[in-house]
Amino acid sequence: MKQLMRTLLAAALALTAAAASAGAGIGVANVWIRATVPGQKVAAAYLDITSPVAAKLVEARSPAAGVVEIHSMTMRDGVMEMRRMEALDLPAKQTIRLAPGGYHIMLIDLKKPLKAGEKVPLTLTVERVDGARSQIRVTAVVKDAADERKPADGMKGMEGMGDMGGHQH
Ligand SMILES: [Cu+2]
Repeated sequence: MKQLMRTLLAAALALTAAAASAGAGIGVANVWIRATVPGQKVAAAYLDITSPVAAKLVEARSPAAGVVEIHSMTMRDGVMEMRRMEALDLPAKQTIRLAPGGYHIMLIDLKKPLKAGEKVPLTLTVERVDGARSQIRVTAVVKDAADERKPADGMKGMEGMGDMGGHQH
């Protein structure tokens, strides 16, 4: 019996290690959130994510918001429209950019306003094609409209879409 327990424990540890290494292989960069204006209860978070193997982003969470959803944004009949996505596909070795005017992580029911310079934790859940899930903890930096237009963060060309922060649900 003791031997069986030891074997099970070893197997459990091996599984934990596998999950951890899967998470470590996923790269997340440029994580930021647009600062809110007074009264705004939602905010969009943006980031670049790269998975070494085919996977999908299935969930995001943050202590700063009551509800967190993955959204797409598309132009339909001349109107920008947001939609909740069950999952965001992450093809192997391809960087998927969540940026203004496109995919974003929607923080809904904010606990408090988000001011430029603040840091907000985000936990992302990624599921590989084989069903293995891993969680990645990242920290988003809150930026105001002036900061996000700085060419240094690679957002050049997005200026025309800079005023979408107030989108409502
Ligand atoms: Cu949204």
